[in-house]
Amino acid sequence: VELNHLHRTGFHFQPKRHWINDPNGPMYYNGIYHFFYQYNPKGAVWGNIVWAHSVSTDLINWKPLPPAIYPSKPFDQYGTWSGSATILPGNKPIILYTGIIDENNTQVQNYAIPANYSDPYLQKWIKPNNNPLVFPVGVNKTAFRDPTTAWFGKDGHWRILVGGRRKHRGMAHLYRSRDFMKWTKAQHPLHSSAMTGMWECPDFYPVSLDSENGLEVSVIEGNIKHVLKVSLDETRYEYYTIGKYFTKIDKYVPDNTSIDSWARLRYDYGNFYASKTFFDYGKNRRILWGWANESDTSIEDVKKGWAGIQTIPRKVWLDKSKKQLAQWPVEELETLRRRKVHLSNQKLNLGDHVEIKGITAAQADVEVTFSFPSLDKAEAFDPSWVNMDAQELCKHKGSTVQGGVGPFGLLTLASQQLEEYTPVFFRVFKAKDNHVVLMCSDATSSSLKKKLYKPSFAGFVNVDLAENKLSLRSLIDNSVVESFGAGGKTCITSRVYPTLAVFKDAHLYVFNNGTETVTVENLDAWSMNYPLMN
Ligand code: DQQ
Repeated sequence: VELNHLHRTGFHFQPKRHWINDPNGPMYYNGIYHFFYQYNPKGAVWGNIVWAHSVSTDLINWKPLPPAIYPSKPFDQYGTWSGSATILPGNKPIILYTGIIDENNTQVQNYAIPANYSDPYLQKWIKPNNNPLVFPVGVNKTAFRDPTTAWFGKDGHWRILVGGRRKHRGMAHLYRSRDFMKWTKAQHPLHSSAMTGMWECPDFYPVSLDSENGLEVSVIEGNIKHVLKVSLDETRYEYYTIGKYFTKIDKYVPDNTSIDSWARLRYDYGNFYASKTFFDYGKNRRILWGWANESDTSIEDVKKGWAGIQTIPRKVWLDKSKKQLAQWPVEELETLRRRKVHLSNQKLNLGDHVEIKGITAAQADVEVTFSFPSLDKAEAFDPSWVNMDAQELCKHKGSTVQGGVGPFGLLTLASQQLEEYTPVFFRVFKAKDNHVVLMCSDATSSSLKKKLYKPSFAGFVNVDLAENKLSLRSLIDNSVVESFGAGGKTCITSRVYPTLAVFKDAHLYVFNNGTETVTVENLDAWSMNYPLMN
């Protein structure tokens, strides 16, 4: 298989070949970042899943190691599915993962430990014979998976969550243990929600109310809030809520500003699934990994010999509003920046698009701030849109539909004559007593190729427009555009497959299609280098 494929990413996490999905057990241990992921060693479609393993000292350059966990025992012979790492007292990492034990897809929770703690790469993992640790008793046995990192309670018990479902109610089952080996199911799940279906890959962690620093999961009291994220099997969307963890009763309650629905808060309003965070105690930050699946057909995946990437690891923290999270690519990514171009004070009138020349537009990092003199020309926000999904709105109000304040933004992965382009843009609406900002990353015109999934991904941006400014950062990497609106309040990842806008033939533009003139206050764009990638 020809691997130097035109859609292969340059600086996103990928193995050399084959299928990848969920990030598993990310951790920082003795100066090294470990990253595991669901991997098919035999092909570019899902199947034969093992825990592939790579290590890094900077989250950007990766060295591949042999798979750490693979089916080999009665308690996992039909599958080694997702899970998490916990670092136990005495600096001892342990992995919890889901094992599939029969042809009926029965799920159990297992553990694995390093064969040799002094091997800096922790290459070999042992699955002791007292596995499984948790059988699916009193739960739906085919909807019982993806254990979280464990946290430690005041009562001397460890706790974990396991994703589940009862009928159509999604839930995070809670288990407690004194010794990490014998686990007892709590009577009530930590949290559940009707009509959401199976909760895959739950993630539960504290966030600080007074700093962007991350917190270790066992910090369960203090000036903090908690985040619960779940991945919905049926819609393939993830969502999170911000809330309070009542430790005495072991219940999590979302704040009343934080509604339990995938139509609300999401880490990413695009192609992003099965995500997982970990606490990086080297730099006191919490880091988020997420999987971005392909949007082409599996026939194409087999042809190209690979499928799936991981998004760039993001620092995640509680936004100043305290009502949502904010995210930003880890600072280490900036070590890949090479040639830089700068633009300032560029006016964009209705219909203008101005090329940003001098960088490799197929593989770039772009940071831009736009300003507008006023919001007077903002289009009216139709009250009936309140319950409309942002994606639906973006589909109707695309980058070529003239507006008032916006649409303006970037045309990424664009061909010279604009036969192909992936616009990432804002559009401001005037509602009854506020402004509504829509951010879109629209794949509709991304490729001349047929049979691709080309969604108009979009999210609202809860941002203060007092200064009449909006900022955007986009990481453009051949077949992926990862965008961060308003300093990371709204993030959208799109997978796109241009046929003309590839390598040197890819272009980058700033554009405005609103009647209000927009100014590019500042734009910095860099060509991005290739890291060592597996
Ligand atoms: N992927 C894993 C499961 C998980 C799902 C299997 C989420 O453990 O629920 O590869 O993408």
